[in-house]
Amino acid sequence: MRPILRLVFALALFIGSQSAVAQSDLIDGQVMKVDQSAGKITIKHGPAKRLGMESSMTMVYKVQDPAMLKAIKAGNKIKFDAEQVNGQYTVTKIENAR
Ligand SMILES: [Cu+2]
Repeated sequence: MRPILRLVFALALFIGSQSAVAQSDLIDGQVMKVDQSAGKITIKHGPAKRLGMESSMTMVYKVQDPAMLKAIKAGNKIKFDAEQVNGQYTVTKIENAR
């Protein structure tokens, strides 16, 4: 392999592994319902060990800021992060999955 090709290949591998790490930080889910005025969202999602959820479920989350729901519609596939705030599961990050 020519040195320049080897470099491009190594770079592609590096970038690929970086985005794989970033993606695994977020939980995959699907939006069932959005209630922007109440700042709540119903999400169906797979196991999220970090949140103590061992199996798939559908549940209501609060959102940190109702503005986060502007681009989020029922039926959308999403990636999100959540944490417990005052005993309530609260979405801290949400984005539409591509
Ligand atoms: Cu859950």
